[in-house]
Amino acid sequence: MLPASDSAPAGSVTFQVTNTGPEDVHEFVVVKTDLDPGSLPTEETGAVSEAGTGLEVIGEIEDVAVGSTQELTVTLAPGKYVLLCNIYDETEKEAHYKMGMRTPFTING
Ligand SMILES: [Cu+2]
Repeated sequence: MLPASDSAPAGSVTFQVTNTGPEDVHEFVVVKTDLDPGSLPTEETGAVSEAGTGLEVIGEIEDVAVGSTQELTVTLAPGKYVLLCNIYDETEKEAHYKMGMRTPFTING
């Protein structure tokens, strides 16, 4: 999951999220945090603890189906963010966050 840009000016920001597949449903979560993108607090499953210490979930799109595009518009203050997928696949026992579906994002003041 790589955004077209890794930063944006403060204010209203619209993310257009496309699941290019090939097969898994994904989600898109905007987290405000000063933590390293790979060091967010997690549950036993490896999924990010969205109520965890040191992060704040600003907005999310749940369940983006393969081939579909959804938009999320949020108002973002200057600071450091992480964009991530927080799906835990019960069948495959895989937390998408742990698989690397995360990327830093910066809002400039
Ligand atoms: Cu995912």
